[in-house]
Amino acid sequence: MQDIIAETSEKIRDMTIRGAGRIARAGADALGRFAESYTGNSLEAFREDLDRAVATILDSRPTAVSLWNGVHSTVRGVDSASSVDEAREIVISNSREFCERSEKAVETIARIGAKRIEDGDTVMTHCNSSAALGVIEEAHRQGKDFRVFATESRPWRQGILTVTQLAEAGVDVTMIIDSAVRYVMNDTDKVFVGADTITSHGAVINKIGTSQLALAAHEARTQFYVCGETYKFSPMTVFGDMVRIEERETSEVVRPGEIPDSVKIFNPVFDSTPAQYIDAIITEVGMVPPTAVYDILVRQLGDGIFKE
Ligand code: RI2
Repeated sequence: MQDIIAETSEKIRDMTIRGAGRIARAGADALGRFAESYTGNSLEAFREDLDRAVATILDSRPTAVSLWNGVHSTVRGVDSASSVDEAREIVISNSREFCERSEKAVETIARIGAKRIEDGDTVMTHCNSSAALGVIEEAHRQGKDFRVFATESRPWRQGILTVTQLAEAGVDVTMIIDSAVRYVMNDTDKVFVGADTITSHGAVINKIGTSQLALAAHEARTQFYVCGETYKFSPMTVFGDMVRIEERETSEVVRPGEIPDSVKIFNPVFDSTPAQYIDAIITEVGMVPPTAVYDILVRQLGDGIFKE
């Protein structure tokens, strides 16, 4: 049983499974499978094992709150169970519900966001966001005639995934290196990016470099849209918590021996784009201004959506 958890955690850590939405669904799904295959009879032992499983999953990557929300939505209500079977059923059903809700949210965002793409547009995207790509692919499916600039997204180069996916869908796509963003922004009408975490004051934490796109878009008066499901809204930020920015291995940046040993390497994976640079956040509950995030979070907290 712990194998399911350890394996999923490792795949999230080494980025075999990546993308804020996907890791949230993978975490929820792993807990569901853990509950399904649980054979013990003690409710207390199940709760302890589940707590350990939750901790292991959450330890895999620190920044995307989608993982925290996915995991906590899945274990919600276990405390009130009166038997192991009841507790297992709660986890299995929550896990399914979260994964379905997550997939539907991405589809809804695609439909809402596609309305913002018009014939003749030039669109830019960064990294590899299923929510942002959903919007672009939906607009293409609707027959709109537009082109896309996609960044390489060093050091992991998720841009390769993006251009491959868009090219296979038949979208007119051009890959650019990250430092070409400002150069091509004057020719760009709209930017669509994803989100890993959205704070209560409307700042968006997304792949490193996103804030540079936002600044360049602001300067060029290009519209800047964030595509993010509401489980990327961070309840902790309502209570003042800061978002931890993940730093990854230096080996992702340079090959061994490429630079002198005395050179230090800093590899932050995400950055924060302040609300003032964001035209709208496209969510499954509609297109909202960044200033609306607090209200939506407070409503969700009231509904107990993020509670254990
Ligand atoms: P979706 C990714 O993080 C990127 O930062 C992307 O913009 C974000 O998750 C959202 O992706 P990473 O896992 O949920 O590549 O829209 O570090 O797929």
